[in-house]
Amino acid sequence: MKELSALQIARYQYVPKLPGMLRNGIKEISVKEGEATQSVADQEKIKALFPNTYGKKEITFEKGENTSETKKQVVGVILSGGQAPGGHNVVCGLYDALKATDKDNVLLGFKGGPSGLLEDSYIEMTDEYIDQYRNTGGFDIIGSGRTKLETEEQFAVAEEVCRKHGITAIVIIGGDDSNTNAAVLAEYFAAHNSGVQVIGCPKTIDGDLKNEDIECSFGFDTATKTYSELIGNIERDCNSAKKYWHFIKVMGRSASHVALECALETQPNVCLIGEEVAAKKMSLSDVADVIADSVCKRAAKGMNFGVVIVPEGIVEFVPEFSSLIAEINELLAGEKADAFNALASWDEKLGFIKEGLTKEAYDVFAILPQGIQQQLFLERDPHGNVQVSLIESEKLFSALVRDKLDALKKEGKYKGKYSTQHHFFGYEGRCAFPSNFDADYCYSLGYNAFMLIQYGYNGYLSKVSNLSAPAEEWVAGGMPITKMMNIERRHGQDKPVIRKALVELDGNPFKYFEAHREEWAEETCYTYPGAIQYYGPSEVCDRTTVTLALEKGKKEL
Ligand code: FBP
Repeated sequence: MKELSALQIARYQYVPKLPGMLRNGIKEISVKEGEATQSVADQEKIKALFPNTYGKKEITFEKGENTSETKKQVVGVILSGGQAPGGHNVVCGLYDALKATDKDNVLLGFKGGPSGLLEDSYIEMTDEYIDQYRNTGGFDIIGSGRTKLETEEQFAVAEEVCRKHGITAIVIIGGDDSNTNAAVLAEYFAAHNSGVQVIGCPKTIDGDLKNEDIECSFGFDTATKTYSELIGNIERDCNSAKKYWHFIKVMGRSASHVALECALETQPNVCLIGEEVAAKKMSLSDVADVIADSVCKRAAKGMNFGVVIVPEGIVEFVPEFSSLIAEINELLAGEKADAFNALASWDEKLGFIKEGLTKEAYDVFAILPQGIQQQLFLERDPHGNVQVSLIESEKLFSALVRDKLDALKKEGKYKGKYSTQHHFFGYEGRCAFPSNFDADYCYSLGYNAFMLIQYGYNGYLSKVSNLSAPAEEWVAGGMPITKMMNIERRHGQDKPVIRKALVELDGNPFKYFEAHREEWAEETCYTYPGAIQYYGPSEVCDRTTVTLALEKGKKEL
């Protein structure tokens, strides 16, 4: 029998907080249409690509008479991409609004991500089933997957599955790519008069689905709080034992929002920000210098310990490293990989590599520790490309720093001790019990998604804003996904996409970090956020991220 933890039992009883305008019951939710919208850029091109869904109005819900059409709703829901805390509550909010509207409405959960829709693999949600997942982490309620719904053939299959079950709407819970595809699917359904609406919900722990309409993606709050708890614990250990430099990599496939938020929470000695590295065109050696500088300054004060946060996507922001990767991909393209693999020893392989790379690329390759050099040639994706996400960048930078320190020691400029520990925090945070913020936000997103369906909207993202205020003051509504789109070059083609939000170097979160980091690099200024609190005073339990507080002017610069 499955044993439940005391917290799990307690969390089942938690009642997520809805925005004030959704609190009076389904019969008291009216809709207010705002201005017609335009895409953020490339208006003519986006309009031509989305003739049926472009330019729709923004939506806000209000307290007032519910005037939506009465019809039986059969809704399909899909979880897409990496897990993010709160996903279950999106499904619960959707289910509760759907059943409160009409108990004969049906919610189908497609299993294993978007492929569940294509394969017609689903479960029908019931009270008994859904109640096991309220306010819990994970995506195991239906599972998730990374299949992309993007081709006409897939859309035709999806349409057929919808017709078979009488589905009136699909809710896609995903990141920027999944919501881009939700917009394309919505357009397809509209163009084919299939009578199926599509609504998206903004998910990703990476925090890079954010724009003037979406204040943050769900899961970012809980994941960063979980990593920050662990980093704070390491900082305390570090400051107790005073003998290690800890290099901690945190998830975030490309943007550095997670690393930055963890730094704002814990005040480590160094935090690398990929976007800054790219803007300043820093080399690997420049980045290592930043860390070595902190090590030396602290050693001079007798502190041979410290904490460095490294974002997962850092190496792709180092221009010379990206060029090296591009050359390696080229070097091993097609049959050339077989010739390389046939070489017996690493020395022979090194000869092949030296001959095949330009001098600039080889110089970069040559400074990498051998373990990382070999990783670049061993870990390939199905297309034969280097899997950058698997590179152990925390080990790469700690080794580069060691080389720097050895050189400085020889010159008599550094006399400290340098012992290192390495960590990678990623999966530890993606399925944590959602913080109260994520539990409330996600439930509201799901509830709200159903209201958009009920009022007949298609191609919208469920939007809940004013998130730095108490939930009572949150604003529920919807935004046409096309409003968030522009044209970008992807795989050699112009594509309509939602722009990925990178860390803005003139934004308040980075500015705050920049203003304090010199002091953090030299002194011990660690802060220990501790574990996420679910019960207790609101200022402890409902706290948002520092990033959101700074962005919304709730924390002084
Ligand atoms: P999404 O963009 O799908 O939300 O996933 C983000 C993420 O958690 C990244 O932080 C990480 O790089 C990646 O997923 C890991 O993916 P996988 O689960 O396939 O190992």
